[in-house]
Order: sequence, then structure tokens, then C-alpha cells
Amino acid sequence: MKDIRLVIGNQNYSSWSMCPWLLLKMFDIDFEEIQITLYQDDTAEKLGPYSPSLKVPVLLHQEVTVWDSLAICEYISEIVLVGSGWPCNPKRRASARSVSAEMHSEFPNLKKDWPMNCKASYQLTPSDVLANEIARINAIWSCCRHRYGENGNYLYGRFSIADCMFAPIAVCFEAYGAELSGDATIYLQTLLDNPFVQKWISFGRREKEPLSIVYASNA
Ligand SMILES: N[C@@H](CCC(=O)N[C@@H](CS)C(=O)NCC(=O)O)C(=O)O
Repeated sequence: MKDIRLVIGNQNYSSWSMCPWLLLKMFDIDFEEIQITLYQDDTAEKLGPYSPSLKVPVLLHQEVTVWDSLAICEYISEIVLVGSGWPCNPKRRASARSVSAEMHSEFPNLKKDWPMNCKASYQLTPSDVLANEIARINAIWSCCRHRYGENGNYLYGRFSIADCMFAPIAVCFEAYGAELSGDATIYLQTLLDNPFVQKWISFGRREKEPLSIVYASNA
């Protein structure tokens, strides 16, 4: 058994699972992946031994259990990466934590109307409230790239947890055809070109579980 284990859901649909998975991959951290198919009759029974919330993702490290995508990323950064999951400049780090927390706790219409689905590829016209949320993400991406992106192609230049939190959004924006401004479109493409994002998408596309189960649950 490996020292670090990450419990994830279906790669096609489980956007929250993608965030810490991407962090572990990008920083080349060795871990064991335990995949549990969501929304099946036996899902709760299978998740029970790992997840206090009966949700994914969950990180298991020695005697520590961490559930919730952002908490897992924080833990990995603190324990394994000596803080380097975040930008090292304190002002940038504060900004990166803010946009990551905003992504985590806000955007209810995006999460409900445009759930991640690696197989989807069709234009969906957003409702007004969803269009406002897309505009806010567009503004975050453009502003971070403009202010902090000089040393690389990611939100804060080099790859950070903030990029992990927005990677699932990139999959949704690509799937449903979000309209973005120039800087935000370039950043979207950076995320989509990331080799591990591409790997996640290709694993997700191979899965067989039907979409209707997940739509019904707003995952
Ligand atoms: N805030 C949590 C959300 C976790 C979550 O909702 N996970 C979904 C999959 S993406 C899940 O486990 N759903 C199963 C269920 O609701 O029964 C996080 O960031 O990890």
C-alpha cells in the first residue's frame, strides 16, 4: 500500500476529484488511486470506510484522512510540497487562496447547469445568472494573468493549486462553449493543453456510466 492514497469518483463527472489528482500528478507525487463509481446502489457502502462525508475526493496519508478537494490540496502543499503548492509571494498567495476559495464556494449555477462531462461537446446558451458567473470567472482569469502571470502560462505564472481548482471549469467551458475574452481564452487553452488534464479527460471519456444519474444529483 502506498503512503498516499486518493479516493476519487468517476473521472467523467467528478470535478472535485480532479483538483487534488491534478496537483499530485503535476508535482510528481507518488500515490495510489482508489476509484469508486458514484451513484450506484453500493456507493455509500464502498465510500464508508474512507469518507466521513460519503463524498469524494478523500486523501489518506498515514493516520490522517482529509476530505474536501481544497482541504486536500492545502494538506498536500503543507505536508509534501513544503508550501510550494501556492505562489511563494504572500500577496500572490493571498490572491490565489481567494480565487480558489471563490471557485470552491461560489458559482452555483455553473455547477448546476454545466456539470463537468468529459464527453460533452455542444453549445449551451447560458441563462442570465450563469452568464454572470462565467463573466466573473473570465474576469478572475484575465486579471490574474495580467497581474501575476509574467513567469509562466498559469494563473500565477507557474502552476499552483489555483490552476487545480479551475481545471474542471476549463473542461466545462470547452464542453459547452463558454465565450471568453482573449486572455481568458489563452488561459483556458493552457489548462486544456496540460498533459494531465488531457489524461483525466481521456480516462473520463472511456467510462460508461450514464449521464442522467449525475445530472439528477447535480454533481
Ligand atoms: N466540497 C466537496 C464536494 C465533494 C462532492 O460533492 N463530491 C461529489 C463528486 S464530484 C460526490 O462525492 N458526490 C456524491 C454524492 O453526492 O453522493 C469537495 O470540494 O470535495
